[in-house]
Amino acid sequence: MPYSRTTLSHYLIQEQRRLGTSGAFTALLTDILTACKMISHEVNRGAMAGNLGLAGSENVQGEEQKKLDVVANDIFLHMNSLGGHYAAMASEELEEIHTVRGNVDGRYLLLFDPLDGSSNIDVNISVGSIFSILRLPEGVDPSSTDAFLQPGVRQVAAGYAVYGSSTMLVLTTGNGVNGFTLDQHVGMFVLTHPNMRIPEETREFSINSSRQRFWEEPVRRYVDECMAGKDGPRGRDYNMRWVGSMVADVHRILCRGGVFLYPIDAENRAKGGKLRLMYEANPMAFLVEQAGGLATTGSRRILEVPPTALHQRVPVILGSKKEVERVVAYHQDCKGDQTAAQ
Ligand code: P6P
Repeated sequence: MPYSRTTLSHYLIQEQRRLGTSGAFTALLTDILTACKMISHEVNRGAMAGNLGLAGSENVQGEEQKKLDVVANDIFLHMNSLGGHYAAMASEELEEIHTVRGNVDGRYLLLFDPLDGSSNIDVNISVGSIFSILRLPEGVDPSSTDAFLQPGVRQVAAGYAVYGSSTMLVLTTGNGVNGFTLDQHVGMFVLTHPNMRIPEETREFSINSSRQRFWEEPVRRYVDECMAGKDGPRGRDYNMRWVGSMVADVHRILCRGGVFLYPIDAENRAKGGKLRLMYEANPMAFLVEQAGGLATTGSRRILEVPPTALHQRVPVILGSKKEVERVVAYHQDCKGDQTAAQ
């Protein structure tokens, strides 16, 4: 049987022709996939490369950095600087913008979480890299945070690499979602999951249940009803999954449906939530919507949240359309009750 698979490079050239874009867009995505291949290699070497454990430093979030956090961040910065297509970058691991020197035609901005879920590395659970691409607004200084503070609807591309039982790259350029699996022998990403779609219905929810005591009423009601199973108001049993790596949880939802919740709660309300808007929530929301799902804060579409700070946090509820709509309805009911009670 002749080899008939499409590689990610072929797909990007086809997209370039479809979009009528210059080679720059294709080249900048190629730089990202090269970085992800290199990170996959470092993650897979794990203990053999002395890559496990703590780096002995903290990131801007005040979180202890793992050695692989630093390695992955360095790889993303280096591999995406060489091509000259980005004017600047923003990373979960860096407080400030990283301006790319000497880029004559850097017309794009790259935002990324170089190794999401890194608390799982030492116990060999899937982790991933998340990226989002914006255009540099005309006449705006790329070294200014303002250049990056664009709502998620302005993303030109977004995706993630998941370093799991296989390494996959899942990508949208606004024309649906496609998944590519790394052929380790050849070093190429091959199209294995064309046109990924999230089923509108699901019986699987994903939330850190240890935070139950902090939950607000709409989330508590939704989860309680799922837990009540077929004898409860939903009339059917639900399953719960929580990996603790957003990339792994979202990948499962893109593959078989589900609803992921990291809501605002009594403990994280002062910080605005847990997950970061610019390089976690927005790229995942773009992917989820492009695959037929919904992504909301509970009260508004994530992609329309106006950013005010580079490392801003937001509540995240995303996944199967019908379930997310139900959670949103519960938030609206709750708001209605509060208004009526005033
Ligand atoms: P918790 C990983 O640190 C992360 O940012 C996401 O990948 C993940 O969904 C979440 O935090 C896990 O948070 O509170 O369960 O440790």
